[in-house]
Amino acid sequence: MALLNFERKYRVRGGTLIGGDLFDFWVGPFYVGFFGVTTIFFSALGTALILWGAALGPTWNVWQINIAPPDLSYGLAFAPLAEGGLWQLITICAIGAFVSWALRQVEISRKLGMGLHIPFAFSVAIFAYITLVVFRPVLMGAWGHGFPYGIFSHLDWVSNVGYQYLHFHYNPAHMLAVSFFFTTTLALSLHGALILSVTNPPKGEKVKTPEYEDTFFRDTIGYSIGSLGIHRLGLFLALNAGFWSAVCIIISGPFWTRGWPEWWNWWLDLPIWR
Ligand code: UQ2
Repeated sequence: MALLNFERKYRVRGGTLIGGDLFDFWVGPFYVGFFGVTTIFFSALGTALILWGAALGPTWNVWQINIAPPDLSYGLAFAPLAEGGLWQLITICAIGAFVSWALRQVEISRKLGMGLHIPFAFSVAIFAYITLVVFRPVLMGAWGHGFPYGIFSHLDWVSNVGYQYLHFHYNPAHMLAVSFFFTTTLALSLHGALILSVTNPPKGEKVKTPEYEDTFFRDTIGYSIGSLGIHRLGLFLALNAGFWSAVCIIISGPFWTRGWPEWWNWWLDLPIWR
């Protein structure tokens, strides 16, 4: 991997959160750092444990491999490895790897004198995952409320948990999350299409400036959010998609146990109808 000549200038010492200079070096194009080491450690161990879980059977069909959390009867205790204990260790490794990765992003951002927007954004995704496999199971009193690690099995879990609340699409936080996911795709498709179009002029013509980007949207809808603004909007939409996803599942069980359609009875119960 070639080192771009300007990269040398940005490969600066310092900015580490822990260990000082100890792991402050690069391997090829990759910054290592203390958290690079812990990321590798948790990822390798977690992957090995997944393979162990798969080897316990009954299938090597990648769609059907399933590593389930412990039975509800284990509550919040440790379970034997083959009875959900592997799921518990894999969850610890996953969280260890995700958090290590976020902290490595912090170190690299600090080296470069950048804001911490990237690790912050990634943290929202980690927060949504930890909500599913730790916060909600703890509030419900059993690790068995976590979702199983498997391609089809996690889909079955989502379907089953949805039906437990009769019709999950009536969950107001789920409505917000879905709307934010869709709006994120709308914004990114508008932005990606706009950037590809301005950078792909007819042969012999110059790449177009941001003025053209603004003018396109002013001509079509009378408004341009601007070339910085679209990125602020994109971050806002994406973070809200992850955040409301976490909210919609944490309130299902710990704070609302009936069907979600029934939640809307608050409207019929308003005193103004009496
Ligand atoms: C824009 C702009 C960009 C863009 C895009 C727009 C020059 C390169 C995509 C248009 C986006 C608007 C009007 C906001 C749409 C609102 C939602 C909620 C999807 O104006 O500035 O910069 O990429």
